[in-house]
Amino acid sequence: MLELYYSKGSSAVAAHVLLEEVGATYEPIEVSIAKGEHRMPAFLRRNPKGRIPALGTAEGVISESPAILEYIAQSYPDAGVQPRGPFKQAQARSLCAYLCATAHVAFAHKHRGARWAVAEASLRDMQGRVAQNLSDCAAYLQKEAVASGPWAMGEQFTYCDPYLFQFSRWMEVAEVEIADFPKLQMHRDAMLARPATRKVLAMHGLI
Ligand SMILES: N[C@@H](CCC(=O)N[C@@H](CS)C(=O)NCC(=O)O)C(=O)O
Repeated sequence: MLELYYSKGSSAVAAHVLLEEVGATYEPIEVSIAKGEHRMPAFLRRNPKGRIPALGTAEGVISESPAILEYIAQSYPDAGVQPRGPFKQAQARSLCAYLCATAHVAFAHKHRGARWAVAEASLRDMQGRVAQNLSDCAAYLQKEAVASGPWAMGEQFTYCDPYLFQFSRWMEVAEVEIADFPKLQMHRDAMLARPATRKVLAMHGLI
């Protein structure tokens, strides 16, 4: 059985929603970041990076949201959340790589600046850039990712959509007004209307 290592309210929401969407049988295992459990030996043995989410499978543990999401999509082909054809599949990987390596890192400058700098002034400076950087990401995503909609890959709901939904949560925390990005807002609202999203948000104490 799959095991999802998650912390409430973290970016694990994306993988969690996808597991629910595809009807996976999985065990959710809470690893509280607030309590520092992600740095404890028990979890580091599963994911030496000490990051959430991680997915335990029969073959070993997968880390990094894009890899986890694609693995889930491929493992449940009947759910139809894997984009069809090499071009769409490359586009999906491109979007998830952007969310992971650009947008999430831009957001991480809010609470995790100490990873990049130590001086108080440097940390404040980085935090001061977060909302603008996420707005820039939102402008790009609105123009490129949800241009035709309703989903990130167009007509088909795919494994990218829970991750794009997670981006809207980073916007909210960074106090970036989603109403300024109507297509992203429509995407977020469409995700919020899905039972899988609502179930996971309730499990994370977010609604
Ligand atoms: N690139 C990783 C990032 C994972 C990550 O940084 N997750 C955060 C939670 S949203 C975390 O584990 N933070 C704990 C820490 O930085 O110590 C992914 O996409 O899965």
